[in-house]
Amino acid sequence: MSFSRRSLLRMTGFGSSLAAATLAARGASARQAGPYGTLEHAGHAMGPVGRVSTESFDPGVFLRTWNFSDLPSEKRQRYYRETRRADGSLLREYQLFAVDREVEIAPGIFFPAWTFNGQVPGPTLRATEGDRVRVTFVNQGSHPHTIHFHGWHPPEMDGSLPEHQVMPGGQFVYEFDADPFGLHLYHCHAVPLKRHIHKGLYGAFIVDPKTPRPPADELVMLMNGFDTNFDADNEVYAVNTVGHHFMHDPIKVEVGALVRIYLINVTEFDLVNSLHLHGMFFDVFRTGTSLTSSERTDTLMLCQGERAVLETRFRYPGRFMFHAHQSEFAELGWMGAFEATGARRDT
Ligand SMILES: [Cu+2]
Repeated sequence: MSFSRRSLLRMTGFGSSLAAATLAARGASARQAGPYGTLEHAGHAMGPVGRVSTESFDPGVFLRTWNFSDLPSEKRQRYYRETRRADGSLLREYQLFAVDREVEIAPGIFFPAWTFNGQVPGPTLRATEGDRVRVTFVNQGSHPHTIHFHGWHPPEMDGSLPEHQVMPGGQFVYEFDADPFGLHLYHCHAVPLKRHIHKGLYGAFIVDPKTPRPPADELVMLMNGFDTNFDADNEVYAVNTVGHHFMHDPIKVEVGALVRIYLINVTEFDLVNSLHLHGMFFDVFRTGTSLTSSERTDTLMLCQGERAVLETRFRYPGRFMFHAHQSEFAELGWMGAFEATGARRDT
């Protein structure tokens, strides 16, 4: 099934006469007296009709999951193990596999993805600075793939050169120390690179400082896009893959509590992506490599591969939108909401 950007825009109801007619039928139209008489204009629907199944992947669960923490302990041990080392740091061992899989990115729209462990984005890996990370990668996909980690490591662990490609059926063990602390990224680095990344082979790699950041409600958000008709242009944009998911299912937060967002841009085909949060400001820690904020803003732009840690506290209860400040991305799915509860705090 192929969709153009225009047909997706129509589906999502922006400028849609169908959506307008539906709302008018529900009595949502408004009469306005203007210089040319009385005009009738219905409110527009926001987002597509219907919901994406969260059975195999739930963007809301992904948001607060790292090191397979969403799995029951027995199942988790298949993919993640940690062992204390003599110096007090941890050896963290991961099992990652590449597999071809269709993922639903908007109601009824399935994208033929290449995935790490069957999901897009891949599982979030999280270590503390100085830990040893060992990733056993098995390629069960139909194309050569690699895992290229951002961070300090020797060249043979880089997963980027032609000789680093892991052929279908093959495997490779990546091993390096988690360094430096910050918000990093991992992705396939086989060629053609933009195809391999865009197909879904990417994930977050968080390295915590030895003295941890203050406790917070932590959220992992990867800004991504999907080219459903292979014209090197995205038809669906999202945070964590499913367009408009957090409009239907707002992220629950507490008024006054510290909220920390690990924000990564892995959007292919567009030069930049951005996050804009309504009604408030956040502190920015670019790449998360410093504990001193460089900026307080309500809109942050990131190039592909760039990341930032954002911190804020909600002052008011209620619903706050967040979305790309490129309006087109927002309308094509990259739009969501927070739902804050608790008593209002004016500072
Ligand atoms: Cu690949």
